[in-house]
Amino acid sequence: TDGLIRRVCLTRGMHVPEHVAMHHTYEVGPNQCCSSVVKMIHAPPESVWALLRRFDNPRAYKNFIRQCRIMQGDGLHAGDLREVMVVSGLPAVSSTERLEILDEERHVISFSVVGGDHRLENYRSVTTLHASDEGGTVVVESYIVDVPPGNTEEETVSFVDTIVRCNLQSLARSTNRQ
Ligand code: A9S
Repeated sequence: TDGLIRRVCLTRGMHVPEHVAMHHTYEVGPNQCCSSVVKMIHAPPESVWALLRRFDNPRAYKNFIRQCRIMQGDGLHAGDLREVMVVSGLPAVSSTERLEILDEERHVISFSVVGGDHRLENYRSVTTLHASDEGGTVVVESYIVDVPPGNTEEETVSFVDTIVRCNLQSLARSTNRQ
């Protein structure tokens, strides 16, 4: 499949609403990879959303971010930009990120990385919330990113999955502390 675009649905086999499956479906080009992390949170979707929706304040739950400032807009509209500064110890200094989707009804947030000093070129993620059948909230976060030169797809997915897993664990803790 080298050189071809694959269509990948990252919720295949999961029991999720149609719009959730749609948001986690990607057109993956050569030298790109995608993956997803699912986290169950024992709180209502509205409580999780109160933290997740804050494009202007990712530090509310993202521990790898040291500082964030809005560069354009108010953080509530597609096209708004933020610059985040990263904690030391990661192969990154800063990241410029564009809000792509903020759907307050369906609980969908998406951003893309448009600049900065790091190795995750063309990173884009989508995070959705939906009520679980057993109570609580299911968080699905998926992403697509270019495989950096000198790295394999496996290395890239393992690096990014680790960050996303940490962020969602922290989102769960922060939600239950609110
Ligand atoms: O912030 C997120 O939602 C997810 C990720 C994977 C962020 C990655 C990151 O901000 C660092 C944490 C700085 C790691 C970017 C864009 C590049 C990194 O190397």
